[in-house]
Amino acid sequence: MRVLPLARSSWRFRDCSGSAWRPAVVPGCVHTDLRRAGAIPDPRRGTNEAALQWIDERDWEYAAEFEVDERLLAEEVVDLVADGLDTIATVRLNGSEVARTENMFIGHRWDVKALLRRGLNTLSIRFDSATRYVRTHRRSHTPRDINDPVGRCTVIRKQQCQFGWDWGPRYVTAGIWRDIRIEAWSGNRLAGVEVSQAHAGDGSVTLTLSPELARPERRATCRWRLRTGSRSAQSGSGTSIAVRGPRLWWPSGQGGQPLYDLEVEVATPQGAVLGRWRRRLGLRTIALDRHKDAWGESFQFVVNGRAVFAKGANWIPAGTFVAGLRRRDYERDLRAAAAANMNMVRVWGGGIYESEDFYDICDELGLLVWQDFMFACTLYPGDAAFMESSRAEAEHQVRRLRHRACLALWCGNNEVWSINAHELVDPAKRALRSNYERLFHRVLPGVVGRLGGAAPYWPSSPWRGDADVSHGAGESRGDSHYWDVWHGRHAVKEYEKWRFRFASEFGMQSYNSPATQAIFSHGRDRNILGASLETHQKNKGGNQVILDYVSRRYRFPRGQDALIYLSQLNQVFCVQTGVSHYRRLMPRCMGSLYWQLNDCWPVASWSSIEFTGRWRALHHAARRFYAPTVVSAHVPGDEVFGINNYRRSTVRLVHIHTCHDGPRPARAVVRWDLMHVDGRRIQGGRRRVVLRPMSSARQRTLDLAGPIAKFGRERLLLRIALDVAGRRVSEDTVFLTLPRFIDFPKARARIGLRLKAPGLAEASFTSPSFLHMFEFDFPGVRFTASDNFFELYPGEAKRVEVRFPDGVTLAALRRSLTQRSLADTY
Ligand code: BMA
Repeated sequence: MRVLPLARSSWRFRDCSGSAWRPAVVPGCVHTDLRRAGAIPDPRRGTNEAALQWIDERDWEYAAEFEVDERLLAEEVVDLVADGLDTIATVRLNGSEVARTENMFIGHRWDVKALLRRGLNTLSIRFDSATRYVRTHRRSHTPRDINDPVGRCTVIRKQQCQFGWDWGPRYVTAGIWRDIRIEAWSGNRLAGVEVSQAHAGDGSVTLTLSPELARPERRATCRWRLRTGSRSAQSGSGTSIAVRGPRLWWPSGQGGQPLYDLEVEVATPQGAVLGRWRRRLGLRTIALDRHKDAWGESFQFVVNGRAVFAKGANWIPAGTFVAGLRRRDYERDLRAAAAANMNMVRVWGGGIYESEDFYDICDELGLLVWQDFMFACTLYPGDAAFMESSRAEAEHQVRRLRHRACLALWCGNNEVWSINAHELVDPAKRALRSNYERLFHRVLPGVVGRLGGAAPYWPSSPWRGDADVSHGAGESRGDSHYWDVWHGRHAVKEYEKWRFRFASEFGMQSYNSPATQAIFSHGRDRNILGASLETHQKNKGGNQVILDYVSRRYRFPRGQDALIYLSQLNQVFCVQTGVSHYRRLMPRCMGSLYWQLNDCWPVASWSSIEFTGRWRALHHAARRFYAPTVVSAHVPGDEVFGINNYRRSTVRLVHIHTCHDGPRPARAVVRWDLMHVDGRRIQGGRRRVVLRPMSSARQRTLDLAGPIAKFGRERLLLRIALDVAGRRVSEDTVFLTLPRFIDFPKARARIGLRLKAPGLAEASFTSPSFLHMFEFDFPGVRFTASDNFFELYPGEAKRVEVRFPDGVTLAALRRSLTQRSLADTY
């Protein structure tokens, strides 16, 4: 096959209503091209979003010239291949129409030989306004909109969150968003290979190759080569491979991620090569295990026969403009996920099927992928063309991703069932339900079943296998989204009310650090309630919700920076309460994916990583609460405000739990120390324990009624800790009242900074008294740290590694260093 890349041709674009041609980048989109041309201001800055909405009302044309030679034309078939067109496109070659497209998520292949000529050819692609399409198509489909402020984004197969979401701006893009090329071939073409794995009881693994050819060919033969790392290659012919000394791929934390390079060459009996197919594979089995048990029906991922507690977060697109995102754009946040001890990310259904880079990195890091199909929240149309387009989309994506080691699940949609259940079960609206069921219970699972490889299918998230959307149902089966905390403004304590089988969404917003806010706002503009920052808060009333939760827990802050810091502490408190509860519930609950890992632009959001890559306090905390072996406290009592605001507390017992999801048992020591806020140790204890693999256990219950009566709950801190082989693997501080009622001592930490290697320093922190959620920063320096937002206990040194960019000196670091803890916020 001959390949002529077209992305690197010199592309130009114009507004069809009459602007001049400007240079364009492919893959790319109109917004980034306009920005590059200096024709629009920075779409991320201030309130610019409102002024840039005209872009999606226009039609845009992209064009490029390319040379075709004799040899290419000598092939029998010459295909134009477009991996992704966004979205309502008319493709023309040398003035003649090739095709029209309406689905951003489908790859296209058109035989254009008849339209090509030797020498110079012109390819032009016109993108009609997607917002006009939405207004003029499927007009009888008028669902209740959840996230699209204008409405009806579900009538088009296009990245749904581009139309606006509760963490993302409305930028409805157009463009050639994935690779485009010419492929010329004769006789036949290898389209792909389906590889199935058979794992036998004795540990042997056999791969079966099923080549898929563009034309029927019964006598094609396969030659293959299989390699892993430096180990010697194995090669042979035929469609069956008995893997020599197979090494299994495991999710992060459970074992290694050996990846095999498989190369398959398919040829005719006469020896004419029809194509080569190269992919990286991981050898593993994966199942979604749903067996009847004491609580109802399990919902757990079983990898290589081992049930794995899924620890992770939800993934949204890595940028508002997804065209042209590169490996490094994904690597930053996925590495951060693995560094925070996650083993799963959920590619949420309002974004995109991610690029190969994304799944490459997940394969390498051992991050399982829960893959939604791209349908979210609002009801979808049910006409034949829509179904057909959705089927073609699913076939394209399933074929593309089915060989991935990381791929754990195909999920039909995000929340379409749960949000619309009342309508879907309404007998007067039968058609809605039958449309829904056709797509999510027949078309999509049909494709996965037919083409899918190993990964199972689940119709929606959340879903319980039947119509029931109550929390109670989630306690017995399926997966659950829990938004009573945040959207429902319920008490944080209510996380502990529900014993879900799998928590696939829950979360709390916080504000961006001032450093991230600075990339889109400045000076007087940078006020969380001003127009600029309100543009970067997409949840209606979101600021009020943050202020509400912050004010429940912390004292009135002295300024905006203190409020930002408190919002991040509150986010840690909420998400940690949820995650720790779900981990303690293991094996009843077998997964915790918080909302959300990343951001697509700088915004107040539920993410633990800011758009700039800076870790919010939550991401540092995630590294601790997702550690393989943790100690956590369950405090059954509560503090409530009654008539006339009198406060009553029933907090007295503290249950100390351990959770261990390592594959081997561990000997550990659980420790607890009750401290006075002034630093005195009042009482304490320790206990040797053996942690079984995949276990959660209550190790000890403390009754603190005595010390509470003697010292007052406002003056007590309970430090809990877990040591394995003499090393501290987990610790936390338990308060017996709200932090705003505790008189934390104010102190400055002594900080030492020592250069360990170029760009790497060790910082050590010591404080004379307890500092809660101690944060250090080097404003103006882009640094990363092995830890931050941690507890500093009196007189104990804490050491942290700090990486900083070239050209920054230790002296400059020292000069810029700042510190704070909770007591500094008021
Ligand atoms: C969830 C998601 C998103 C949304 C988030 C925060 O339910 O599925 O639709 O962004 O909540 O509201």
